Amino acid sequence: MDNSDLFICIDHVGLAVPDLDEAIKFHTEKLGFRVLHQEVNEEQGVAEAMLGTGTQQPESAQIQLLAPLNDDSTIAKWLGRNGGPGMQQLCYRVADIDAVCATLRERGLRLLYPEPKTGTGGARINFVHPKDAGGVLLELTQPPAEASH
Ligand code: CMX
Repeated sequence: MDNSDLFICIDHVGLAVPDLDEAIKFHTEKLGFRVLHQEVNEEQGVAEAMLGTGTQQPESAQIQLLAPLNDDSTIAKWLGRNGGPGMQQLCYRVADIDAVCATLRERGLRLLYPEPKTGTGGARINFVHPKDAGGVLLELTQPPAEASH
């Protein structure tokens, strides 16, 4: 796979927050975002909201608010280690997650899951370990066919 074909764009930036409702209130009332989508992902241990601007373009990156569902959640652990809310992940959109994961593995990067799992809105997701990506947790997302741009 050619370098230029790996990622389509930044899909979203994920912020870990202790309280989803409080974070939505801040982002909508103070920063002027609107809530585009909300869901609970039990497997990932999160309650989440996707935020965007009113003039959302297909390639505009969204803000993802991630709140822990319980103390075992990855987000709960991250909040504890970080001492509070902050940027937890950067997510790139891809067209073919299986091909991109294979390429990154060939290049020596660790993918967290052997096979993609289910993420926001039914997307197929995987993550590059932050230790292999300059200290940033990289999510890869392949949106469902009907949602891709
Ligand atoms: N960004 C950057 N560095 C991170 C990190 C993050 N989000 N999470 C952990 N790290 C660092 C730790 O600080 C630690 O560094 P040091 O060794 O220097 O102290 C290192 O990575 C490894 O930490 P660890 O204790 O071995 O691993 P964790 O238990 O913290 O888990 C990770 C790390 C990436 C495996 C875990 O966060 C994970 O599985 N993430 C993917 C799933 C996820 O994030 N789900 C929630 C979002 C769901 C969604 O987006 O839909």
